Amino acid sequence: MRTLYTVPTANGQRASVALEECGIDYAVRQIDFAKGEHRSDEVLALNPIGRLPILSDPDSDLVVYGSLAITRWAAMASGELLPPPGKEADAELWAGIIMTDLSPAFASQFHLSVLAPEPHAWGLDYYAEVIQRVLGVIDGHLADNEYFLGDAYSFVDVLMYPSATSSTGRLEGGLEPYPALCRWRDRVAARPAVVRGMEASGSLY
Ligand SMILES: N[C@@H](CCC(=O)N[C@@H](CS)C(=O)NCC(=O)O)C(=O)O
Repeated sequence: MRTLYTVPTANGQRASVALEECGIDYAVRQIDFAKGEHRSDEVLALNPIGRLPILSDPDSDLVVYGSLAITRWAAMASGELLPPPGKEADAELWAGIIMTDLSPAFASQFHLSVLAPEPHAWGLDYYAEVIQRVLGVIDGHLADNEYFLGDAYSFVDVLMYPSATSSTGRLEGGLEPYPALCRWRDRVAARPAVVRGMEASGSLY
């Protein structure tokens, strides 16, 4: 049986939403950072860097670490959420912006504002500006497109949804300054698989 080792953060949520959207069976194993479970032998045997989420299936020797990898694996394994013909490069572009520009900026903002012993003013300003710049560009794109790839809902929307809901909870004004993103969020939030996937990983907020 596949098991998703997950956490109640955007990365965990992406993974469980992707599995739900793709109709892939899995059991949920919540990992508690406060108890140091991410450093347990069980987790380190699957991912030596001790980070989550991880999808594992001992029966087929499957181990996939990371929200982008799990989302893409789910899409390829099921044939769901794939970009329509001709939209492959757009999918890579937006997936890259979400996962290598926006998501790390949110993570850095979280570390500097919540976990750092003292708030780091310069760092917080820097990441706030990056986040606003990227969200502004995404908002402009979604003003002309129902989903990231036009009419087609895809794995790119799954990657973005937890960033647009969980992570923007830490922004002043939340997602409200971005009206097209708000409309897109409401469309995605109405999907039953998204509701199930968000519940499966849980939320810190
Ligand atoms: N690139 C990874 C990042 C994973 C990540 O940062 N996971 C965090 C939780 S959201 C984690 O496990 N942190 C524990 C640690 O770094 O010790 C992804 O997209 O999933």
